Amino acid sequence: MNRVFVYGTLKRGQPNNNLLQDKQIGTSKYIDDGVTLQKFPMAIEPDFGIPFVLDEAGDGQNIEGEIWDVDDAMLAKLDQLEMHPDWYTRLPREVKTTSEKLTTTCWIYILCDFNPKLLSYPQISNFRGSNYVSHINRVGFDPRTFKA
Ligand code: PCA
Repeated sequence: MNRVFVYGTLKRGQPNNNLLQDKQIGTSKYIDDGVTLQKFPMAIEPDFGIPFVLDEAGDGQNIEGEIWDVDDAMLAKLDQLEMHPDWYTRLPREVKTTSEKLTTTCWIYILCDFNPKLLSYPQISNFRGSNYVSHINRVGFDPRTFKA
C-alpha cells in the first residue's frame, strides 16, 4: 500500500475524487483528514483554479487535506493525472492525522522548480475548488508556464 496526502482536486467532493474511488483502476481507502507538519505556500492559479503546494517548506501555512491508502495501480493513475515527475513531483512529507494526532509519512504532489509568479497568487490552507477547470476544458493551457 502507498499512503497519499491529497490537498486539492483529489479530495472528497472535489472534481478528481471519482478517479481515486474508481474500483476499475485499483484499490483506495480513505484513512483520515490530516494537516502537513511543515508549512508550505499553497497557491491557487487564477485562470483554471489549479491548486499547487509549492516546494518552499517553511513559508505559508500548514496544509489541510485527506490521507488515503492506495495500491500501486491507483498510485500510477494519480501520477499520470498529476504528470509526475514532469509537472507535480510526488514527494514524501510528514502529515498529522486529525483524529489521532499521529504523524504519518505520505506522498504529496508538490510543484518543484516553480515559476516565482505563483508566490504572488492567493494563498490558502484548505482548497475548496470553486473555480477549478478540468484538463479537458482548459483552453490555451500549457503546464510549462507554471515551471521556472
Ligand atoms: N490534485 C492533487 C494535487 C493537486 C491537485 O489538484 C491533490 O489533490 O492532492
